[in-house]
Amino acid sequence: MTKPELTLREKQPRFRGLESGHRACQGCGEALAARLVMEAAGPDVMVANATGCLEVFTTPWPQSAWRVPWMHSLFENGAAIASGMEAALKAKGKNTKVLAFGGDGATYDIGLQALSGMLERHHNVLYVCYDNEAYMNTGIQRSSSTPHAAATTTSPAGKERMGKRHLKKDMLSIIAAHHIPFSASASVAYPADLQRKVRYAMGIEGPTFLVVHSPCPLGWKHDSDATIEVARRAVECGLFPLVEIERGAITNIMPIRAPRPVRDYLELQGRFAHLFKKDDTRAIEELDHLQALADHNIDTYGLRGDGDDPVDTAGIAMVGRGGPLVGRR
Ligand SMILES: Cc1ncc(C[n+]2csc(CCOP(=O)(O)OP(=O)(O)O)c2C)c(N)n1
Ligand code: SF4
Repeated sequence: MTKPELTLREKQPRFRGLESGHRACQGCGEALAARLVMEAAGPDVMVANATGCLEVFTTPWPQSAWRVPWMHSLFENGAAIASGMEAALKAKGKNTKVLAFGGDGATYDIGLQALSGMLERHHNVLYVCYDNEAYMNTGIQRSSSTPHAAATTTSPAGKERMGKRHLKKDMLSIIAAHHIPFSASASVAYPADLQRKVRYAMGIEGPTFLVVHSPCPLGWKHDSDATIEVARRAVECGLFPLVEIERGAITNIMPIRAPRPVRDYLELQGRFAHLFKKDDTRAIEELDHLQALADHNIDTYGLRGDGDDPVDTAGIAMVGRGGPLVGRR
C-alpha cells in the first residue's frame, strides 16, 4: 500500500503552541499575534492569561486550543499569577519560562499595578500585551490604549465629541521607567521582527515586555482581510512605532524611509469614519492632531532613517512555513 500523502500541517516543522480551530473572529490580529509568539517561544513554557478575547476564544469549556500548560487569571492579576508560577518553578529547579498574556485593558489599565510589581521584583517572565486598543471582549469599550479620536461604545463620535478625547497612554515609556532588561513594541504586520523580539526576550533571565499591535476587525471596523495592511500602515505612518528598549535606553528602531500620511491608516477603519466627513472643521482639526502625534513619534524615536524599509519579506514566509522548531536557549 502506498504511503498516504502527509497533510500540509504534518509537513510543517514548526511548534504550534496555539492550535487552529479556536473561536476568534475572522482576521483577528490577536489570534495571529498569539500564534506567532507561541511559535517563537517554543514548547517549554507555561502561560498565565488574563481574561479577555484571547482567553475566551481559546478556551470554551471543555475545549482548549493551547498545547502548553495554561492558566486563566482574573482581569487584574495576570502578572501576579505569572510571578507566582515563576517562583514555584524556581523552587522546583525548573527552567520552564513563564509567559504572561493580557489585552490592553488588562495591561494598560486594570492589571498595571500587578505588572509594575512583577517588573520591579525582577521576575523571570515575558509579559506580552496584545494591544487591540479597546476592551473588545465586552463590546468595544475605550481603554487608556485607545487612540485619540477613535470611536468606541464608550467614546462615541457625534455632536458632542469626535471619539475619544484623551491620548493613547505611552505604555512603553512607563515600562522603560522600570529599567528592565528588555521591552519592545511589535506588530503582526512584521512577523519576523515580532518573533525575533520574542526569541531575544526568551533568552533573558529577568522581566521582559512586548506590546504587539493587534488589529481587531470587529472593533476597528475594517475588513477581515485587511488586518495586515491596517497594522502595516500604523507603523508606516508613525502612529505605532516599532522600538526596542534595554534598561531604559532605546537600542533599536524600525526606520521608516517614506512615512505615510496618517489618513492612509485611518481611512481603512470605521472607528475613524467621522474624521472623513466633508466640511466638518472638527474633523480637519482632529486629522491634523493625529498627524502631529505621528510626527512627534517619528521625531522622538528618530524613525526617519536610511535603514531598511519597514517591509518584512522574511516574515511572509514565516507565516507560511512557521518559525524554527525551538527558538530559545
Ligand atoms: C474586574 C473585572 N472587571 C471587568 C471584567 C469584565 N471584562 C472581562 S474581559 C474585559 C475586556 C478585556 O479587554 P482587554 O484586556 O483589552 O482584552 P481584549 O478582550 O480586548 O482582547 C472586561 C471588561 C472582569 N472580568 N473583571
Ligand atoms: S472581537 Fe476583535 S480581538 Fe476579539 S476575537 Fe474578534 S477580532 Fe479578535
